Amino acid sequence: MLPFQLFLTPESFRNHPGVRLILRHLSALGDTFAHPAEVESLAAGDPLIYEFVDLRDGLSGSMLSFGLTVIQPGTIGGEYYMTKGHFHAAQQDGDEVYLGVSGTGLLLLQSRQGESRAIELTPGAILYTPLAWAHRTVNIGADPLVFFSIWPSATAYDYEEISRRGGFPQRVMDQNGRPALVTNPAFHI
Ligand code: S6P
Ligand code: ZN
Repeated sequence: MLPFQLFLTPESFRNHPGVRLILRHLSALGDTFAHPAEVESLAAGDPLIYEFVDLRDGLSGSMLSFGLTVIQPGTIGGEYYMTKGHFHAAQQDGDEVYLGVSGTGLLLLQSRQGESRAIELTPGAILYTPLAWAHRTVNIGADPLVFFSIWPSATAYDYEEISRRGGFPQRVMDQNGRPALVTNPAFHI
């Protein structure tokens, strides 16, 4: 592989050779939101919740993979738009770094033991996620939330464990126009 340059914009990432564009509409998010997704998707025309511009496939031979995520602003049943969230399933070398580019978000984290954390993701913020912590990003602002992520290419993804646990320990709900962390009664380890 050869050296290359990218910029922290969706256009720069989308135009890179070998990129994979993952569009997640509400109908594809299954049990992510507490509110039944299929009902809302019919009512609201199945909106695009987020886009993930993934450079994994364009970086063959690289030990690092990276991408840019754009989460639209909005709520479903009072819950802010967010990513599915996943554990990294690698035995080792599965840590990840996020860099906030624009917009305002929260990174929700849960450990294998069910501990919960929430860290603000704002422009210029660098967030470090150790291997054992599942992560989900929530857009709590009025504009799209854009962030860069970089992780070891050997990492495998585990989305099923999030579903099995009933999501994350906390949900981010709109309360009188402001985001509030609310206990998720469906969560279990
Ligand atoms: C990859 C990293 C992010 C997410 C992306 C979409 O390890 O955590 O780039 O893939 O934000 O989220 P998700 O949960 O749908 O993969
Ligand atoms: Zn990840």
